[in-house]
Amino acid sequence: MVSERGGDRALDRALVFFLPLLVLVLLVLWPGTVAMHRPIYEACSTHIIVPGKKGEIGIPGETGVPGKPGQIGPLGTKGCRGENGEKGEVGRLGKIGPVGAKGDEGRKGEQGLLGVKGEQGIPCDCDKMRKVVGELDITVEKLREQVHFLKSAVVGMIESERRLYLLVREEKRHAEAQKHCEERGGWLAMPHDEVSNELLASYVTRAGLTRIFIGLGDERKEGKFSYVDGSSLGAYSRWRPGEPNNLLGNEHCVEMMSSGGWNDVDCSQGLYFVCEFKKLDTWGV
Ligand SMILES: [Ca+2]
Ligand SMILES: [Ca+2]
Repeated sequence: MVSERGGDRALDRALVFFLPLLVLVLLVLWPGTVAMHRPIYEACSTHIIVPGKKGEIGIPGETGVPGKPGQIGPLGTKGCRGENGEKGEVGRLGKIGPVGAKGDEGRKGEQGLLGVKGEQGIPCDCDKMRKVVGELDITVEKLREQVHFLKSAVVGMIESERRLYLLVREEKRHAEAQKHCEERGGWLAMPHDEVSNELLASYVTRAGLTRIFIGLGDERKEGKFSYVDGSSLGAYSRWRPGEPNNLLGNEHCVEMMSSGGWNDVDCSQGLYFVCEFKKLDTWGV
């Protein structure tokens, strides 16, 4: 019995000693435990963050890598004229120039000595040669007829001994008619004599026309008629009775009637016309 009472007393003394100590420990640890389990948003919303003091200047950093190349600058101003270069070497030989004009004919030389008499010739087989020449003459004559047919029937041209004539069935003013003929290497028809005038008149009549322009006029000087090639009207003319009358002071070009008679008319009216062409030597067929 005595020992049980002693144990109880020891337990009481231990509780008296350790219990306050335990309470003290819990009080110390309680705020920290609460803070550890508090949500982060709660801490941010309820705590004021006060910045600390400015730190000291840091140490300088290392040198950076080289930067990118800059953009191309604006065009600079023109530089001063350079000094003259040194004289070059002699150039290559130039091209040969055009052939110069033909020189004057020299004086006739003295007559040479008489030559040695030649040997006797071989007798010619003339009959055979004459036959060949005769056949060629026939061929040429056939060609002549064919060309004549082409000119008259196909192209519609007529011809005199030295001229070709072509009727143009297009109404044109006198100047335009002349230009039309010129562009084809000819002129408006210029009858200088009765033969050519009658040829043209018959040409107009056969074509069923009554009048055409011819290459004659007094545009340069009133009353002074000249042909379109610049030559003056000569002794021959075929003016109709009462013509040229320069009606209303405005008739400076000439038409030919189908009868062959001439009349001065207004140059600005449109008429059919006849071009004439000079025969070339090779056209003499
Ligand atoms: Ca006139
Ligand atoms: Ca007239």
